[in-house]
Amino acid sequence: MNPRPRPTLTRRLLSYLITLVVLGFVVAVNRPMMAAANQAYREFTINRQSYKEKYGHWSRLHVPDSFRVNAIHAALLHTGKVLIIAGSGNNREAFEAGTFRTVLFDPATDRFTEVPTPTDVFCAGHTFLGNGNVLVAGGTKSYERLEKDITHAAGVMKLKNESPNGGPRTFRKGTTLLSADNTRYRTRADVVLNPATAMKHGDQTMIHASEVEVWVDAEKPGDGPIVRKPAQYRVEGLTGDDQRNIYGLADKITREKQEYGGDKTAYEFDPTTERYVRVGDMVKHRWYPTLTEMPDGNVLAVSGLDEFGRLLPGDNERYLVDRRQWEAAPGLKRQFPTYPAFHIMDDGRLFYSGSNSGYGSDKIGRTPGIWDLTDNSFTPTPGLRNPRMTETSSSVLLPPAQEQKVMIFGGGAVGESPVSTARTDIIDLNAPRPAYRPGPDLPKPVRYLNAVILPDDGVFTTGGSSGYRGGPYRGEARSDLFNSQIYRPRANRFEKAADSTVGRNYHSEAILLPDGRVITLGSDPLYDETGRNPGSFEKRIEVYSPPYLFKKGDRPTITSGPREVSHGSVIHFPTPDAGRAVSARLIRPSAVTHVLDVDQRSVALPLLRRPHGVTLTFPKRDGVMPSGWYMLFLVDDRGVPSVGRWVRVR
Ligand SMILES: [Cu+2]
Repeated sequence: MNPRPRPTLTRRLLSYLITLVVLGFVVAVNRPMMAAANQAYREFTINRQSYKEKYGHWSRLHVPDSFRVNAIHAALLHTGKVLIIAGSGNNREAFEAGTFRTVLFDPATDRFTEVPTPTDVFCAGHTFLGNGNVLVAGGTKSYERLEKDITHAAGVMKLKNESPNGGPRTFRKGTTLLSADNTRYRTRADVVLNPATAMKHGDQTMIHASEVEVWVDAEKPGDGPIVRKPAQYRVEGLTGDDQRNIYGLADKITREKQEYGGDKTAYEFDPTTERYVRVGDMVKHRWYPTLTEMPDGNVLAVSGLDEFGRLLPGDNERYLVDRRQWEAAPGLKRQFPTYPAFHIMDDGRLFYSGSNSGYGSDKIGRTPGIWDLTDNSFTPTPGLRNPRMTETSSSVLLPPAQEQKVMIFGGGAVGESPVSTARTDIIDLNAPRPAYRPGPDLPKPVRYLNAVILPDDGVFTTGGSSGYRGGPYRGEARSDLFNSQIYRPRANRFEKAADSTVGRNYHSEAILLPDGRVITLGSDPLYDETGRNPGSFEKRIEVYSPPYLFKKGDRPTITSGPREVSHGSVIHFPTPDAGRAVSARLIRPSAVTHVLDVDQRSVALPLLRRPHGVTLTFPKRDGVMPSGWYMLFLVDDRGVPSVGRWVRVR
């Protein structure tokens, strides 16, 4: 028998090559099939009862086309509806067309309704008032202009009047100002310049010149009209004394980027009439301000960019709820970056966690600390790791509020930095010398993480991206994160939760609903999937059902009880589930934007079991439980909460 000749090396190599090519072809052809199989397996896994019981479950909300808005702000009203505010929604065409949107979503019926939006509340500040209205203040007066689009030099001109005579003067849009060398600049808007004020100091009269600011644009394009240093300008058409008394001053006139300009309009959104009610204008124009209720029920507005896109250097103001008016708070002068995150402490001081979002000096106002509003003192709190990565971080007053612990999550370096951190730190404000201590790391470095307090004291954290606005991170074009996790304060660790299916970075929100689910909205990625084209605003809405909603057996119920409670009261709430009730939590609804949620907090109510109900003790202090509407949750021995029952704290 002749042995079969061994194939030559060349033949063998050729045969391997053919096999490889065929295999490659088979894999390529079947790729969609394999992906589909993977997807089917994933679907099977996440829909299993045991999986849901452990990790919870996400579902997509059906949003009719006409209600798909750019969710920039969201708040849960005491009617149970979610207020979703877009304003112009970071869309220049909508801004220029004057198209401003607000919609209401009712999770009980899955229905949406439109709310007329009078002005551009895009990137305003907001917070709940004691009566349940949402105070919405500031917003957008002008959109940014990028350097590449600026053909004509421009700057902020201060018109000054040194004469107390002649009454207020109106200078129409297009008024011309001339430099010493007769270069011409035109005003961008109508302005009214008041007369100077004459003040008597003893027997001397002092004249204080009045002033008003307005944008001016060079009449001619190009670099010729650029002025880089402070200079004086004369107003065309003025004669005699006017020519001497009225003039312009500008620090610079350049072709630099012009930031978004803030608005000063303010509203109370009334959840019962579902309308914006105009209230007094703010003292300052503000874009990206933080509004925070103070223990006396009035509201403090802090930071923001003014109408010319300049960071307000510490000019804060307060809203007087009874008068529906704003007044300057010169005694509380303090500079923070935009959207600083504050948490009201039990003694009424404000804890600034260091979290912020958007704009500001990289040096001033970034150190966390305790702000005492009675004397404007600020005590820095040490210990925060990665202290330069607080921008776009989030912070939460951990449940229960009485423990006075604040946790900070993730964050990025200042501005459009690609750097972010997985760090969490926790500070105990009840300690004699409060300092941040290390918390457990998040699974991945993250900015724009949304954090939501659950009735079982878990803090659900979801969304965010590692890179700036979902953009490049460590070689990947897109960096949205889909992992979610629940932080357990008692165990001081994160538990894995089901993955979301929609990326949420800048301009996104997450909110606890009265039924115990969490709704997530918005996201404003800089780029599309390829990382090459501009991104489009994420309009899909997802709802997360935590594991407690998949436990076998009925949820506890609160059958009745008063709708109003006062501080320090002890009140009986009937429930057939008293025997298994282990805790009661009063959760203040979220009002969130730019990962900032000053309102969210969960207050523990000491509980006594009675034969047909529970007796709950409400805290005495405003700083623990500021006046307003809350959801009352009864939680049973399995960690399953009731549906939240709305209660107003007076
Ligand atoms: Cu914004």
